[in-house]
Order: sequence, then structure tokens, then C-alpha cells
Amino acid sequence: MPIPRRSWAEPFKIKVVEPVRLTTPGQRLAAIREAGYNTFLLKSEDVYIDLLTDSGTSAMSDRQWAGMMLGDEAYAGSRNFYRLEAAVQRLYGYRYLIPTHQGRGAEHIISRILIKPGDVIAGNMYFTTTRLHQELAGGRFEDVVIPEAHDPASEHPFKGNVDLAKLEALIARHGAARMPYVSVAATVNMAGGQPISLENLRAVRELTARHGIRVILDATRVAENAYFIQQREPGYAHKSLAEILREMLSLVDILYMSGRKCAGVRGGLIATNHPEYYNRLLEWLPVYEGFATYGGMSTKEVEAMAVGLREMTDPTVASASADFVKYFVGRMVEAGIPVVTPAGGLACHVDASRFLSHVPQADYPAGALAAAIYLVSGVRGMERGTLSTDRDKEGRDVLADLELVRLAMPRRVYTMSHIEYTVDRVRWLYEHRDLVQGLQWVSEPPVLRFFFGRLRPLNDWGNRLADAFIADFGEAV
Ligand code: PLI
Repeated sequence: MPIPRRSWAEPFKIKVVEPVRLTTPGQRLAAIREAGYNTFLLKSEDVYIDLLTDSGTSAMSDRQWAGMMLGDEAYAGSRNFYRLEAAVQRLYGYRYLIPTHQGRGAEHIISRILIKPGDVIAGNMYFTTTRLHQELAGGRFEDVVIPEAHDPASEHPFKGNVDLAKLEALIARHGAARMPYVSVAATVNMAGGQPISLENLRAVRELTARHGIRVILDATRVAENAYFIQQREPGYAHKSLAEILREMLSLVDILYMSGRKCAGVRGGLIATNHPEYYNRLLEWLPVYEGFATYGGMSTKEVEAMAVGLREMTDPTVASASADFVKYFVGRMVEAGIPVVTPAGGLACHVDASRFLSHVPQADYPAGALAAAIYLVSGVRGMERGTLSTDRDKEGRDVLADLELVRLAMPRRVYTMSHIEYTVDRVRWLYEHRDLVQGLQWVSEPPVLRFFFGRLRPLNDWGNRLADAFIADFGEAV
């Protein structure tokens, strides 16, 4: 039996509150039109419950806030850096630390230093900024995640696993010299926050070691991944999260993370035990990020990150956020709403392909669903489907394997009632789903188009959905 949580209630109490405002359906219709049916372009003051992302939106602990007061704002050699370095050494077993302004700063430097034009980078599903940095450095990304990751209904406990046969075939085809590293992610974001098992990570390590290929871990949500290993993988039920984390990290050469997620701080880091990688990466740090002891973060955040890394391995912290997502997913399943199962580690992902099965993939069902959810609830989610994938070199849309709307859970921010409200409104939308149709472009940026692209609803369905909602709930909610 896995180590049980001692109580299912949230392991914190609330010390500071921020009011939220529920707008009327008329105001929401005006806001989503103004935003070009793109939830990234909504103003946050028009959002009631913000489930766009868990990035930089989590609540810090009282100890982290206290740590902010200890920021030693020195350009070089601040004491906070040495505290973060000590935390990385003790918790991760890694000697060398490179701070960065956030996760993508780490991705930029790693890609720029380690990838040569024509290289191939295999990974367990792409993440938007990760792949773009690999491509900007001249590399080509190849997805080697197991097929179950592309099936929202598969109950595989480790949908983030690498397909070892696919990886081996890729090495045979391109040769190890063209593969500078394998890019492994923990709690795979685009698969619905799904974990990788230790057994699989060990096998990836063994396979790549035979060919002299490095392994780099995107450890952005590694604490949740360690929790899933404890809960789901035979042999780990009685190991602590700290032990599981150390075992995972002993299997990779370099890790990087966005501290904005499970460390709750606006920053990032790279860590390694290899002095040669450290020295090569460090050379470029002052060019793109900042000096070696702050890397683009404020030293207040460096200190809060040191505290956040320690809290990540506290069993009540990682388990509480993962169990909160599980509760959300469970309530959506009970309401009959198609979502990705089993619950992952960062969000409830609504399966837009099943929710809006009448909307062709070319009309961006996940984008339409994200806009429709906002319209009927004031809840902001994020499209994770074809809109989040840029066009190919010939200008054709690349249809995504999964059409998802991500309702992400910032840590320690919302309560069960916020979840109940969200489930209730999404259930109403599901009952009226035939009113929702697709989207078409108004203006489309060439890269990472989901951030700034503007769209319009086909056949003006936004008005009809708002009218149906008002007929059931009235003008005021
Ligand atoms: O947002 P950054 O630059 O601190 O981190 C980039 C990044 C890297 N890896 C992974 C797995 C991420 O999820 C990630 C950022 N994710 C965002 C912003 C998200 O909303 O999921």
C-alpha cells in the first residue's frame, strides 16, 4: 500500500486573500470577442477563476515570503545563490547550479550550446518552447513517447514513458553522433501532465549509455512525477519523495526546470554533475540571462526558490496538488464530461475531440471549447491542440494528436468550491455542446501562434451560446 496522506483536506490555511469578480454573460461575450477568441488575450480582471496555467501563478508559502526579505541584492556573489546551490546539492545530489530567468532561458542556453544544425533530438512529447529552442538551434525534434500518450482514454499509469523501440530505431537511423541528447520530461505537459516511470527512465539511461548519448531532464514538475511513482509504480510505495527524486536524478546528465511551477517562484535553473557541461553552459549565461549568481532572477526569488525546492519534497505539498487535480478529474468524470484519464499532475484536460465531436479538427475544436468555457463560466483555460502547433514549412496546419483544453491548477490558490463551480458550468456547456462550432483565423503569427493569434467564431456561434446561457441562468451570472 502506498504511504497514505493523513487527511484529504488542504495542508495549509489561507493568510492573505485576493477578491475575484464574476462578470455577466454579456461582459464575457464582449471580452472574448475583444480577445479574438484567444484566452491568452483576455484581461485577467475579466477572468473569474484563472486556470490558464500553473506557471508563476501558484501561492508562495509564508516561509518563501519570509525568504524574499532576505534577498541580498548583489550583482555578484549574493548569499542567496549559495543557499540555492546548497539546496540543489542536498536535494538533487547535483554539484553545479546555473540560475536562469525562467525555464525557457535554460532551454535556450542548453539548445544553443549542445545542438548543431542537422541534429535530431528525441523526446517524450514536445513542449512548445522546448521544441522551438531545439529547432532555432538547427535541430529536429522526434517524438518517442509511447502511443498511449496520444489516447486520452488510455488508463496507462505512466503515459509519459519513452517508447524504447522507437528510440532505438531512431538511433539506428540517424546514428548517435547526430543525437546530442535525449530530452526527457517529467509529468509530461502536452500529454496531460502524465508521469514517466523509474523503470522506463532507467531503461532510457541504459539504452542511451550504450550509444554514448546524454539524457537531459525537464524537471519542471518533477515533484508530482515522484509522487506518481510512489503511488503507482511497484516497489516504491514505501520510499519517500526525496528518495525517489534522488533516484530519478541519478539517471540523467543535466536537469533544468521552470521554477514557476512546483517551486512557486519566477525563475529557472540548470544543474549537473559534469564540470565540462557546466563550464560550457556558464560561458553564455551572462550574455543571455545574467551573472552566474542570479541568472536573471532577483535574489529575493533565488532565496524563495531555495525554500520552494525544499518544500517540493515535503510529502504533503506534492501530494496535495496532485490529489487536487485527481479530485477535479474525478468530478468531471462523474459529470460525464470527456477528460484525459488517469488524472495527471498539473491540470484537468478536457478532451475537445470527444466534447465537440461535430467540429472538424481543421476548425480548431480545442480553441473553440476554451472560448466557450470562458463564455459560460468566466473560467479561463488554455488550448492545447492544433492551435498550439505551428504550421509546417509548406504552410500547412499540422493537426495535433490531442485536442485538449487544459484547466490548470495553480498550487494552493483555489478551493474545492471553485472546482465544483467549474464542473457545474462545464456540465451545462456539455449539454449544449451542439451550439459550439469552430474558429477561423483573423490574424495568425508565424511562431508560437497560440500566444497572440486572433480568431473569430464560424457562423457567429458565440452570440447563440450566450443567448442560450442567459435563457437558463439570467443576465446577471
Ligand atoms: O515558462 P518557463 O519559461 O518558465 O518554462 C518553460 C517550460 C518548460 N518546460 C515545461 C514542461 C513547461 O511546462 C514550461 C512552461 N510551461 C508553461 C508556461 C505552461 O503554461 O505550461
